[in-house]
Amino acid sequence: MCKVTILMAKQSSVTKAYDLARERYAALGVDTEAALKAARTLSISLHCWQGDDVGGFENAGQALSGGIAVTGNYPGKARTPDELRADLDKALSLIPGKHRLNLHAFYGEFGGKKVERDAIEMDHFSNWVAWAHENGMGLDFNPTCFAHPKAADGFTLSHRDKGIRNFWIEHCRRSREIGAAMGKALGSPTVTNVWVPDGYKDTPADRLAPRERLADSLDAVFKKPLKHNYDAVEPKLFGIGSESYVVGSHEFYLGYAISRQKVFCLDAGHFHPTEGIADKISSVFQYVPRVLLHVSRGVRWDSDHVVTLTDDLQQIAQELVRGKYLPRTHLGLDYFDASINRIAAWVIGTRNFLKALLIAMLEPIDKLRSAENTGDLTTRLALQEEAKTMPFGAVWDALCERQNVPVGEKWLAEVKEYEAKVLSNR
Ligand code: RNT
Ligand code: ZN
Repeated sequence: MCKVTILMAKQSSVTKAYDLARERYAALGVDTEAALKAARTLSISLHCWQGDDVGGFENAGQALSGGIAVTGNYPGKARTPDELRADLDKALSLIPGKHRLNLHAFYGEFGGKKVERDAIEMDHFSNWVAWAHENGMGLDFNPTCFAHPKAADGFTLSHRDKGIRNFWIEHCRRSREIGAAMGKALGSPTVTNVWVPDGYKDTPADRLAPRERLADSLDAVFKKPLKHNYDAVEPKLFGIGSESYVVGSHEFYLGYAISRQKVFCLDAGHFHPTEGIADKISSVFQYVPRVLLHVSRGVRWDSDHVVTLTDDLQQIAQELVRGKYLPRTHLGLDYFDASINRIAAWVIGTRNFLKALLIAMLEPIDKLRSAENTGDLTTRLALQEEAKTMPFGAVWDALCERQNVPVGEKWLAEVKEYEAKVLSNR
């Protein structure tokens, strides 16, 4: 065998396919190595709540509320913080790159004691911080303003009762202090995202007063300047039981985030069913400093399905890459599916989001822009369509191989093995 053949024989099929893909992309003026380098730095905040159907660890037996719902009863869900961390370790080992964990306040470890939401402290999260530190990960955080008797009538920060408002203000205030302490401990700022379910099932008589109260409550929550923490606010169109009116609507929070220069959260499931968030990104970035994304997939409603490689997802990724917004964007996921293996749900959604971002990095953007700028819209359309069948899969496989995570569907065997060995004993 000549030397070249020997070398070829040693190459994996992933490398061979990648080399061919690299040539195809180079002909379009796209540098696959530069895309791979950029993709390695992507960090996605995995939402802890996919692991246990948004249950939390208060052990108070409080059902999920707030207009969000999890369906399915796949066996093996995490019942304790240790189980949830073990499941996350498994998921993270199957995803290329270094990522973050997004925690909700009711995932604190309260040692079997009843700790009210307005009494949570950093200590309740020290195991999470230690785990994140060991893994070299950052943490993000959320006050939990649902699944609680004081949220039972559907109102929290905008409640007409001052005592209830103050309870939730204190909970949110403590949450961002905890976020700041986590950010400091881990050397990476925490995004603390405030979402409240407040709203009415049926037509309100007064749309204004709750919004005035919400703005006042938020100002009280955010009063103290904090380092190591970014405050984010998340709007929504409707929830189950708040179909007619949501206090924290899109316009409400967009105005709030602009006027207070807060991080604006765009959740892909929080708009009309045919309305995507991709087109909103370059608009809101004109006026807000940073954006938090809750990448989700609504099917007919804000159903929080596992993120798949849809056109919607690719458009979001394209906007982030084209606009060079990644340094100002916090990438997060938000879905909960209890009808399939929950670890697989994390792996599928996170890998898809990364894949979409890598595909966006492989776009022949210079050629597309120049066609657009010279008025050659025929070329723009032709290239956009040809780009859809370029061999990005080979580049994605190379990313996985180089990062030592399973290529293609090989990760599934590991999840199945974990299911047989660990999940089936729960
Ligand atoms: C609800 C919001 C919110 C929640 C999480 C659990 O519609 O999307 O982000 O999903 O806080
Ligand atoms: Zn969300």
